[in-house]
Amino acid sequence: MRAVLLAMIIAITPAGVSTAAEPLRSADGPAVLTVTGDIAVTNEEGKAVFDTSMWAELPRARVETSTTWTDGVVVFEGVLLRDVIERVGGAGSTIVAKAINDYSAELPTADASRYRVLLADTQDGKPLTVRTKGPLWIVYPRDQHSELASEAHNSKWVWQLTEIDLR
Ligand SMILES: Nc1nc2c(c(=O)[nH]1)N[C@H]1C(S)=C(S)[C@@H](COP(=O)(O)O)O[C@H]1N2
Ligand SMILES: [Mo]
Repeated sequence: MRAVLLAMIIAITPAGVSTAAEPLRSADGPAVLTVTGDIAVTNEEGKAVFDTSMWAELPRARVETSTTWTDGVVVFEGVLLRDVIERVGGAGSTIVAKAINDYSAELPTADASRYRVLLADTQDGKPLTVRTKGPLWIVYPRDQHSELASEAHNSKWVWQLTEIDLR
């Protein structure tokens, strides 16, 4: 009976779609990223806080692109925005990305599924620091999609990012 039930559950679960997001342990070091808003997984009241080691456990990704602020093609590494959203069971149509200096910008959540939007933590192999637009910098795959190369998208490349709010 248990086996039959299990087989039924497996049969109705679409491949590659995570069913229930796993709980998140408490952060015990400085926060790299805090996620708030419409999220199913929290480790503080209303928040999912990723410390350095929790951040390092997320799937790693790489985006190679030119940017408005750098010379030539740059190799960025970090975590895809879509993987962060998935990890916290995030929903909503808008992402408010907030930076250290109180700058914030709105990104359509659809950007995260449409494009490999990266929360970069390294640039050409060097960790991003606050001085070099870190700890996180929102990077769009500009060279891979011609429509992203317009100035209109630049406001979404939030640097010194510390928090995203899903709405
Ligand atoms: N942290 C942070 N990110 C930011 C900004 C900011 O002021 N702070 N300005 C944004 C806007 S509105 C644009 S158009 C570009 C501006 O880049 P620039 O200052 O090199 O022109 O970066 C975006 N990312
Ligand atoms: Mo801007």
